[in-house]
Amino acid sequence: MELFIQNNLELVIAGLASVGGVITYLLLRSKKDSAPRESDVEESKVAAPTVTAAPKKEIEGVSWAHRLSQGLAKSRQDIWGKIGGLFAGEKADLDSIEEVLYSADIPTSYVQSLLEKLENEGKGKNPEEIQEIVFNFLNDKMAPIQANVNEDLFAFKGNGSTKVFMIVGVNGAGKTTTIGKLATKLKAQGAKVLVGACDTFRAAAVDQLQVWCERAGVDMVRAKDGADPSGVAFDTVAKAFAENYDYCLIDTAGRLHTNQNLMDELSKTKRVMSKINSEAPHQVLLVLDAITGQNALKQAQEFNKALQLSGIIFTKCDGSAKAGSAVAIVDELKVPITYIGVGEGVEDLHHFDKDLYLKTLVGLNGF
Ligand SMILES: Nc1nc2c(ncn2[C@@H]2O[C@H](COP(=O)(O)OP(=O)(O)OP(=O)(O)O)[C@@H](O)[C@H]2O)c(=O)[nH]1
Ligand SMILES: [Mg+2]
Repeated sequence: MELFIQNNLELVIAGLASVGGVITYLLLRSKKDSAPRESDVEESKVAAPTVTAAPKKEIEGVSWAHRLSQGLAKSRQDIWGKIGGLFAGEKADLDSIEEVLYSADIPTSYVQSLLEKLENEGKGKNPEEIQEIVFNFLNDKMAPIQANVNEDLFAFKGNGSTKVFMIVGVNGAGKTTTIGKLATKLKAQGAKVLVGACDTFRAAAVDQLQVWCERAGVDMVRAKDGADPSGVAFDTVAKAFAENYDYCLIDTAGRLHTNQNLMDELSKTKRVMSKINSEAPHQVLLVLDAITGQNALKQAQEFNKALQLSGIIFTKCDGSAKAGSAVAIVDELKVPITYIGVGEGVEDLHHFDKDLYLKTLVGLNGF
């Protein structure tokens, strides 16, 4: 055999190469055959929609003011930044102003009173002065309510008792992502954070939260799939108080504000937490997707009725020209915005700074 190989080396190599080729071909074919069909791809997308959308790589060195400016670019360029140009000059183009304001999902009463204010105060002013008038109009609506925001939400001071935040909202608003970002931020300040995965309807939802918690280095309570969400909330809050966590963040399943049974279930979840500590949850925060526009007000009203909200987290301002609808929501609901999200990364969530937000929205902050 050895002699045969030595004498026919070239023949043997050629033979091996062709066997290798056949194996490679067969492997490729079997891979092709087992590749998902189009319908399978759709299914897997539906089954685990956001696990891979968890923490994104940060863009180093971009300040919050710049992120906010980029996030609000659509709302500024398409709506709020235009008003100065449309009003100033020979003749105010009130029809166009009215049109752009409606496309920003601003309630009729607001549009009318802003137009009146512009007519009364705007004559002979340059575009920048007009933008100042718009800023003052929006600021007057928001300022009294924004003054009520609790500092515990943003800054960990240490030595305090456990603070429980319950996060609620309709499906896909950004609850889980926001909890992931919030946990990361609080942990970075040195806080001990516990997260409760109370969206027990979907295993993928719990997995998504776990990815965030692992990256943030915070603890998470997870129950069996299908477990009673109120029970998971109870266990999480009990653990948080027993083990002296600084923050306890409760994720809940998304639900339509019009589904009374699911809204009742949420009220129950809130109630059971107060059995551990009468002040828990200290904050009930509604996550609202900016893209929703005026319907967000309806959602907010229903969630407020069921849970007495303490704050709003306004997400996805980067994907919408309707970021200005926040003003009407705050004003009508008398509930402040606490955080704002302008993207999927941790650094894209920031506590809400009214002045910076409004100046950026109307184009007065120099960007
Ligand atoms: N562009 C953008 N995307 C965001 C923002 N916040 C969240 N998202 C994305 O929105 C999608 C839904 O976010 P989730 O956090 O899963 O929403 P959820 O409210 O937990 O959804 P359910 O649990 O299904 O009700 C994800 O792809 C997030 O990455 C944001 O501020 N900007
Ligand atoms: Mg979720």
